[in-house]
Amino acid sequence: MSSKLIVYHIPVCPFSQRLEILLALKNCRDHIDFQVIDITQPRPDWLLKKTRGTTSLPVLELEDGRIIKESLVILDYLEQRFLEPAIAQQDPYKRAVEGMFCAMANDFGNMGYAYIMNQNLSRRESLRWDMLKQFARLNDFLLEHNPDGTYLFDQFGWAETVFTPLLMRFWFLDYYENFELPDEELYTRVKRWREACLQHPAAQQVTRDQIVTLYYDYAQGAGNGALLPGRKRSSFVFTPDWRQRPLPPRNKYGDKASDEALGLLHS
Ligand SMILES: N[C@@H](CCC(=O)N[C@@H](CS)C(=O)NCC(=O)O)C(=O)O
Repeated sequence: MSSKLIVYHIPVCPFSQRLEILLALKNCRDHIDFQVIDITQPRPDWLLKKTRGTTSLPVLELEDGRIIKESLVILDYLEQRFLEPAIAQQDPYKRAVEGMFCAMANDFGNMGYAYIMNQNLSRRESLRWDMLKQFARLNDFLLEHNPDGTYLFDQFGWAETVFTPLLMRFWFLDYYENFELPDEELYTRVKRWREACLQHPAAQQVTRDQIVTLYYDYAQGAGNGALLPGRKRSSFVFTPDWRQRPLPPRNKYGDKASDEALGLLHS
């Protein structure tokens, strides 16, 4: 039994940031005890026992030990547990609209991760186009439902809570792939939305430099704390502190940076 809800998480994980944003919007971050799990190490047995063997985070543990998995399901639980202020739309049609928008988040996220993890130079251009298509889809949806506004509805809400962590992770595309949205009408609406999401005060749990530093190994094709050949430490470790590490080299298709060059050796 715990006196608080517990979230087991990886602080730079976008799915965990969704929860942090929702809690910030509801002003109730203090109700949750966030416990950091180092995913560069095998999951501890006590955690695997709670999750019945699954390794994906975040995981929410209720005060009586019951477990809830999947960030969108946890978001829903928190929305219902901490009712005020409501972040999800209350009108059934509007709730459906934000549901349709959020249903695009999976493909959007997977596309960005496929792009950053790609090691094949000949696929680079087609991945860039596929990513642009994803942004164009979001642009179209925003235009349909709120052409003149900034967010999907009047303010930063449920849809922004779901997408903003991904928009932030995609700073790694700017950095390692020189990816940017062209100055074309096809992207004007989604750009306005993205800028506002990135700057929102409830979504400042991670910085661009932190993401770029920690995700270097993703840019080299190794996700989830996996070790690259010739390396002893993953860029996903939290010590040495990311703030004391140099920014990794931007050319992901060039020479591979060593543990030492990445500042991973000193504690
Ligand atoms: N669909 C899951 C995805 C969570 C997820 O992919 N988490 C990653 C960290 S960003 C993770 O735990 N990876 C390690 C693993 O799956 O073992 C959710 O929304 O909660």
